Amino acid sequence: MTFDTIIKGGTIVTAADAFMADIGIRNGRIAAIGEALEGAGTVIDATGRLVMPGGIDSHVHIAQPGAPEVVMAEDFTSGTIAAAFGGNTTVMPFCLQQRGQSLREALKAYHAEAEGRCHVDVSFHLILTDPTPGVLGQELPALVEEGYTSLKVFMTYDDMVLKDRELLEVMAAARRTGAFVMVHAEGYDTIRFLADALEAEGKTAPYYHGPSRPVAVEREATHRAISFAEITDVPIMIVHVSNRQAMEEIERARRRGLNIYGETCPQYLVLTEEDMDGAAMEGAKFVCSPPPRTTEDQAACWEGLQHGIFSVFSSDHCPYRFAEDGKLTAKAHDGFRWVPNGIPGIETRLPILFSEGVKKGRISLNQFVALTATNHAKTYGLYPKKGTIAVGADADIVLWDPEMTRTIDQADLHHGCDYTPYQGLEVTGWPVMTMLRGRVVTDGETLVNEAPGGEYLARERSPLVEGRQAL
Ligand code: DUC
Ligand code: ZN
Ligand code: ZN
Repeated sequence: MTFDTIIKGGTIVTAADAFMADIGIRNGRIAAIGEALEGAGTVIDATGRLVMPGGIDSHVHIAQPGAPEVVMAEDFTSGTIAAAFGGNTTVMPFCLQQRGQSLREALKAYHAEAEGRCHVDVSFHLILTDPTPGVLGQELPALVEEGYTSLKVFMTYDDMVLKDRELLEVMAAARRTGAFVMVHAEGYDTIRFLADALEAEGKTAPYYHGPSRPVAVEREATHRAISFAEITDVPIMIVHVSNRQAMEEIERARRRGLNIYGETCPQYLVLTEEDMDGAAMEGAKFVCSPPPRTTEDQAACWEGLQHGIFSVFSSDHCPYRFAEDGKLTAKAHDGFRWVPNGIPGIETRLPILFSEGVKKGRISLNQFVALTATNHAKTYGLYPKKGTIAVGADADIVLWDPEMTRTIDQADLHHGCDYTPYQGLEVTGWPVMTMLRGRVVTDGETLVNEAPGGEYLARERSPLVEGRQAL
């Protein structure tokens, strides 16, 4: 046999092209792309399907430690199964350094969570909360060499916020080591100032999460982060951008020649601040940071996707159950500031972008692939092994039914959360088969292989850091 598997009769879509051809897979990699390939033990009929690179979700939270009374509603088993059913073949969660902890300790514990549980490939970003001279001078350079080539910093949250000086030190260390920096851009002091004022007026319902972190909070922090990146001469990714003003900061910086990149997420395309205004605690189901904004900001996020201001579209999957160990802790009833920030989305990211984007004529099929797979691989040092359909690439492939219409329903999802903020949203286009390194992981509603076949991926430095590539 020439191939282990042939995918026959589908339309292959990459970030650049769409064409009809067969794919021959051997030893987990794409060995041939051609017309009428023959000679395989297994032939998969892809007639009427789009054949695309498996989704890469470069921003997810899985089994991340947090406040003692709160449990993240996802471990690596459920998270990666949900990812596969959602058409993804690689996910990139965050390994959180808790204050006082070394990066190596954090990584040891986080690898133990993932080991033997992953149904898709995984690779970790670091979250730096305690950037001591030892962390920046010794640990980080060694870890970057070992393939931990990206890190996230926070400009807010009591247990994660970095002072401006620390942000600068981290960026300077990234410059020296070649790490790629992701920034959560919301200002700590402004949020506390506004939250205190709202609480003093008795405005404690989940809805007030939004007013405690208005657009100006995000815009100011985005501007500050960009300024620090300019001063330290590093490219950065502003993650989970929610609104026009923050997007315009990125756009302006890029026009000035700075290598500033942007990410947006499904919640900023289809949710609004009104969703946090539900009866009782219902609004807590939509509390995430930055918060969903207005329909005008949704339109701005679409423009950012269309014009390349946002190069990656990620889920920011960060699930907490609508229960006492999640969104509804005793403290959460006292006020919005205690509601854990984050919503699930690992399984619904691709259908939402396809349906709202491709089907509604806002983005092309090629942009869809770039935004959901190729640009993630390019940004985070996985390309061309991941993120495209090409000879030599891993056979990470999703077969997509572009005509299937479904209503998103919690009962059909596989994630560990007990609700979806997208309940009832009708989408057209759905992943019908996900294949990881040539092995079928999901086929329709079936998890084909119960044995987890995902691997940990050490990554190259981002080519964006080395100025080898622009997005
Ligand atoms: N930032 C994230 O990236 N995810 C969830 C919560 C947050 O603040
Ligand atoms: Zn964040
Ligand atoms: Zn996140």
